[in-house]
Amino acid sequence: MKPMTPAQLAFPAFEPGLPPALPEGLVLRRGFLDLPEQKSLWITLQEVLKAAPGVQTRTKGGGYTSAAMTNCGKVGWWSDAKGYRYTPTNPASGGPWPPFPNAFLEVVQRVMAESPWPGFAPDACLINHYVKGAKMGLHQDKDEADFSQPIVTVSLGDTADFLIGGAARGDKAVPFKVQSGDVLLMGGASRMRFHGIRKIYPGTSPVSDIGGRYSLTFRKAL
Ligand SMILES: O=C(O)CCC(=O)C(=O)O
Repeated sequence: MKPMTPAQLAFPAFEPGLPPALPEGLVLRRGFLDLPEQKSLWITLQEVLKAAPGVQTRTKGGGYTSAAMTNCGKVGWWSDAKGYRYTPTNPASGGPWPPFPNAFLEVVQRVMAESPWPGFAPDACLINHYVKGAKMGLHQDKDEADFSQPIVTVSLGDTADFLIGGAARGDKAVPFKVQSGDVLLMGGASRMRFHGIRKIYPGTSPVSDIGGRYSLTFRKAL
């Protein structure tokens, strides 16, 4: 993968409250899912959560993740004292991860058809659940086999501040809001940017019975 140039890493002036001009490779499809589509996806997501409830997993440092995590697809991302990896079974239950619901694949296919990565074929979906006070520290997604493939994230529920940084952990990171129904594509020159979730805004979900925020992060892991 080509290193990012200083111009790609720089952000234009950022005005609080307004989304920054996003760097190359980062695509935000604001409001990609309308309210009925969000409600319908939430019903599907609850089926997945019934089959594989979210858990706060152990981190390498000995703590627990702030967000509760689960997966669906061929493999799922997992973290414990041994480190970070994709697993074919759910370590919490010993059984396989639930398969991708068709409704998940349909959203991914629809958004990717109009993207620079029309052939994107995910085999994993890490589902993060954030309640009040939960966050995710700056990190890179680097356990996947092929970094030419993007990470595609659907947001459902409460609004959150997404942080996007540069190629090094210490690079300046800027926040922008992700809302229920938004889809964020992180690929190309932005695929390896550090990123995270600074905070969520409890009570802002347009779907009243979603508690907190869910992110459905689709990956080509294998
Ligand atoms: O919740 C989000 O939107 C970000 C999730 C994320 O960065 C990850 O799962 O690696």
